[in-house]
Amino acid sequence: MDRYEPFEIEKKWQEFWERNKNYKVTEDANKKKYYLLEMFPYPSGKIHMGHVRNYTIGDVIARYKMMCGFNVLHPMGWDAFGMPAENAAIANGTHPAAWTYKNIETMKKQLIRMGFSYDWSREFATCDITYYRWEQWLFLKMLDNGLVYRKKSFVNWCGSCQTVLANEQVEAGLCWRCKSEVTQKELYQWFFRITSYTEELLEYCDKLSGWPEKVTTMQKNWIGKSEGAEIIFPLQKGNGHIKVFTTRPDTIYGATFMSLAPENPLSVELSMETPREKAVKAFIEKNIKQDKAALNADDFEKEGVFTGSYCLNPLTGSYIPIYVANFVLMEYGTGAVMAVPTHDQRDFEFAKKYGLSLKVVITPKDKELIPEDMTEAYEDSGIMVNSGHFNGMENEKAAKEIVKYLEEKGLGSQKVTFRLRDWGISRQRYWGNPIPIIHCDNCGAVPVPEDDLPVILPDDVNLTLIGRSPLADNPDFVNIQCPTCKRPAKRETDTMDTFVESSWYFARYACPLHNASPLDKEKVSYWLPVDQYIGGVEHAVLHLLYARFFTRVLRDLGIIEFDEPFTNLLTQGMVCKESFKCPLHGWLYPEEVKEKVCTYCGQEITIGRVEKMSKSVKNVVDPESLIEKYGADTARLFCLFAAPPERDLEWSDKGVEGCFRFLSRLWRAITENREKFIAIEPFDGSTSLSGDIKDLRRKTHLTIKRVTSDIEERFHFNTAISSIMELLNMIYQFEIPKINDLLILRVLKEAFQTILLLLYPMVPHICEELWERLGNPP
Ligand code: ANZ
Ligand code: ZN
Repeated sequence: MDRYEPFEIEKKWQEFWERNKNYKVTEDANKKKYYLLEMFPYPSGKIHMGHVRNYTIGDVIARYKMMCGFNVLHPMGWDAFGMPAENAAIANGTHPAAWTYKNIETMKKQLIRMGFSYDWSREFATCDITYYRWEQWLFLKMLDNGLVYRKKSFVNWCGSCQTVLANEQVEAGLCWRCKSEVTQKELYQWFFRITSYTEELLEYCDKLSGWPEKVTTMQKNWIGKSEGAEIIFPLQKGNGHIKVFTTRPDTIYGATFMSLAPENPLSVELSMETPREKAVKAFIEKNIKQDKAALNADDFEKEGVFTGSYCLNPLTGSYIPIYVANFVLMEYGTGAVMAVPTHDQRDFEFAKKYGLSLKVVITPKDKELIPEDMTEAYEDSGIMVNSGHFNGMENEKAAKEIVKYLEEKGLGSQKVTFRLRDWGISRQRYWGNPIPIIHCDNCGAVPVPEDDLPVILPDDVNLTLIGRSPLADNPDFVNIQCPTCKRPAKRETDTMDTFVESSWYFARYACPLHNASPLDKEKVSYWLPVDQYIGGVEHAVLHLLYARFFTRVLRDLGIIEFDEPFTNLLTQGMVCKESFKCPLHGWLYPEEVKEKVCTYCGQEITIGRVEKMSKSVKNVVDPESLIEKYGADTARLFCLFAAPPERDLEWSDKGVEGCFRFLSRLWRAITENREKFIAIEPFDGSTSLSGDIKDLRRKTHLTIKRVTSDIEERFHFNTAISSIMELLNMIYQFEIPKINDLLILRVLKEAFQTILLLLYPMVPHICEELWERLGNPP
């Protein structure tokens, strides 16, 4: 009898697919296209279980659609620029390019070993000159169209990585990569004007019916539309005024002081020539360096300082003190807040700390609020009090009335504010796409002429410099003639945020070799938008938002003709596992534990909670060892069977074992009875059946229906697999070796072949092999 040997058959079929170029596709107007894309990986060295799961899910859908007759584009490539390459290069003395391309080679082999159906002829890495040169071209087009600008601004700065971090790359005040402290630094930065598309990006969130609602909600929150009013508070001295943005104009009668952002120029100005000048300057000096991400932390200490100046509350007619406060952001609204301690918790805490006055202007319907007795701000709805002729109104109505009144008096206006800021793309790092700009003392920032593109990232750089970009230290790169006045000038040495590359790679797969422009319009219009995109929910905000922004930029440049890049989105859950800890040796890898005991010291280990696989708690399973032990089909089946795709998957050795046993059973059932089946045709429904065999056929067809709808409607591969397992169990009830009735054998063959077809997208190697062994052509 011949045993299930996954390695041989997997190798055989992978070579077969490669030889036959099974997954290479071209545009075919007679076939319906389907573009399936998984988020491309960063080439960090080896694939991890998260990749295996993500790419297995994608592969099933791709193969399923191919079987349904679609012309399926299923590409793969590499998100190859970024800091780990530089850090690894510094640590190991290799070049980032060498490190990256070597990792790509390793990981590509691993992906091939998993049997994924990629059209490898479309593979590219974002660090390939043929890719990033077109990104530079796009940068220049965006510059021409007013979508790129340069300005000096405060940025989150990681001193250890020597780079700017986006707000979301700052986690609790620490760098997301190296965990060191983040400070604020003022630098010239290049920005993409994503805010030109704010309204459209927001509006279309509601049209993305193929996206999980939690993702569109996160996008909406990130864009952060706030409706309210801008109100003018005249200064006591001089003719100036302070403008505030508020979402609660109904509370204006309770505004008993004013808070300014430390970066607001008025903060210093208003304290000048008052006894407060020194204190204000010291406070600003201290707080300007503060990390903005910390503002959201629960234990953030609210602090402020009096400027010595006052402004007029335009409705109460009283002068109120002006403070500088560390929780007011310069980049939001107007950088100034009318503070209402009775109805805003932050202002309440601030007022208590500095002994500022409280005035209640909204009360709940059933009780009176006494300022002295309040222990927290009252932020709910209620009835207006202490608010002149607005008293007695519901506060929501008063909000509208007050804005109307202020508008009549020329003291305010309705205003919508967004949280979304322009996208700062400058990074002071080497391993990224050079920004194609030349700085000239005469002419300013001059774009590199189109004919001089690409600006090639030079190879010879010293990566171990502290405090400056390696590119800035390379005179051959930096020194250049100004394209306009021909005098000596200097190249821009910042590179682009690597999120730029992932903002349009999905379109480039339609024409990876196109060399006349970034995208071949015809090919792109055949393949795009992506029908199904699959990736981790950690990219729910930035990557997806930037890709949506770039799609609009490309559309408005006339390069593409659609609005949204990804029609359907699936965000798969994490791969989780319990962790092991030895009292002496700390966290242990699963291989370092035998029967709940540490293999080094023999002490009993404690079992930690089930959490995302990560090297930090060593609860990782290396896909390679899994494949070595059981083969790729078992690894694939486990990922699909253990949980529906959008849920977290808990690793289980028993589960993997079970998947292998199922495939072995299927293998035996077919190979042991092969002689009986090989020469006969599967049943085709031409005669009527009765008894057991009728039931079996019914089950076969019910299984087809069930699996189809599980895949088609919800991607619930786990329940699809269960029903296939049931069908196999039913077949097992027939004692095949004893059966000689041709009709029964034909129905059995139909059942077997159905199982192979249904399982094929999930475990393609074993299915191809058994299909062939039953006498079918591949
Ligand atoms: C007075 C007030 C009274 C407010 C009240 C709230 C409650 P969202 O919803 O996030 O848009 N604010 C305005 N600009 C700010 C800035 N630059 N930094 C920090 N806070 C700022 O929040 C809008 C509210 O946040 C505004 O409404 C303002 O405080 C504050 F009972 O004005 B409010
Ligand atoms: Zn010049």
